Amino acid sequence: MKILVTGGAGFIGSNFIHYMMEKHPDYRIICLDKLTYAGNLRNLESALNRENFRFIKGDICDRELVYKVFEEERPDIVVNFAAESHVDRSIEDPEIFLKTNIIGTQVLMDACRKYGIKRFHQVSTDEVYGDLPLDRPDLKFTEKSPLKPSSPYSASKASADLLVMAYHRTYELPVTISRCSNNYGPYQFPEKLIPLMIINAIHDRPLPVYGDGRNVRDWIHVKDHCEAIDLIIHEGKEGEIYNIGGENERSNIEVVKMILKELGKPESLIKFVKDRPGHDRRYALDITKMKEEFGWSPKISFEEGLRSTIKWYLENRNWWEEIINGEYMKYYEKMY
Ligand code: NAD
Ligand code: TDX
Repeated sequence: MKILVTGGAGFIGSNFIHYMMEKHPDYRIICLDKLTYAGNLRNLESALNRENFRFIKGDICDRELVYKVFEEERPDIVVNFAAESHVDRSIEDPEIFLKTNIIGTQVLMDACRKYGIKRFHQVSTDEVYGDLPLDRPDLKFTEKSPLKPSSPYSASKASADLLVMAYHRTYELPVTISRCSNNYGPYQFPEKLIPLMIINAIHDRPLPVYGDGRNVRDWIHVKDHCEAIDLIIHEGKEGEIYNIGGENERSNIEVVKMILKELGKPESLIKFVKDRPGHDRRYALDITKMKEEFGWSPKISFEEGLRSTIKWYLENRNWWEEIINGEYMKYYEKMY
């Protein structure tokens, strides 16, 4: 089996490659990644010298290059992680989000049509459904909930999802989509809530919490997400959408306090700052379909997963020090 993983040098993609190489050592894995600010070859260090792994630096919007990769490799399955993924950056400048997240998905699917494919899998997000109110804990999004994205990022992901379903209906492309909640774990870029708060706490720098800190996210360990995708690409039904969630809703302030406690730092480091424009209040996913179809449910508890993630950041300081001392510093200073 040959799998083309796009965006495999990023957070979830690299975790997925490590997961698949261990689970299916006989598979050939090809990673296509543009190496944007969020892509990092160090995330793939242990894969790079494996015979059954190939890394190609390139843009999923580059049709000529994508067709060349398909021509050479003839993948059986494509898993598309490649995306601009940070909501705050999409608010600053939406353009590249539309290009990569929508046009890039189209180019990949055109290549799948041209060369033939067993499965095109689109990695999507719970943010395509918009948000839920805090005072209705009974409500959750199912796969049938309407799309109502709030940010340029989530609108671009929702657009790609619509295009994927249109390619299925019109060209009978064998597709699946998964919509996952907030991931955390090793190799997550420091701009995202959990690594940002861990790194600031380690440095005794203020922890910037947007608005009142009561916004709720459903956190899932990245390894549980990878396991679910592996099931869907092998056993999922063509044309189906699957919600993947952690069944672990937490307010941002609760997460930040857990991090401070684990690191033995004072809550006085918390600093409430200006809210994110259009900030989604609460995400919550109904994952009955994943449970019923595959017997899947998330295995890693948040307490255990957060503790091991904090440990990873403590033990891999030079991984993130290299990032925060570079271009990222300018972004951080502009944002906070
Ligand atoms: P990330 O930002 O850490 O990584 C994205 C990767 O894509 C990087 O390696 C980057 O270099 C690459 N990339 C960007 N533009 C590209 C292009 N034009 N061509 C080729 N490669 C390109 O993102 P992540 O958090 O790992 O997210 C991966 C996917 O999962 C995204 O599609 C995202 O929408 C989705 N997702 C993320 C989460 C989350 O909590 N992080 C939750 C649900 C869904
Ligand atoms: O400094 C911060 N302070 C803060 O309060 C940051 C960076 C975030 N927040 C809040 C905003 C959100 O309510 O924390 C929450 C999580 O923020 P992010 O880590 O930016 O994630 P989110 O906006 O929820 O989106 C993430 O989950 C869904 C990923 O970045 C997306 O790619 C994925 O689709």
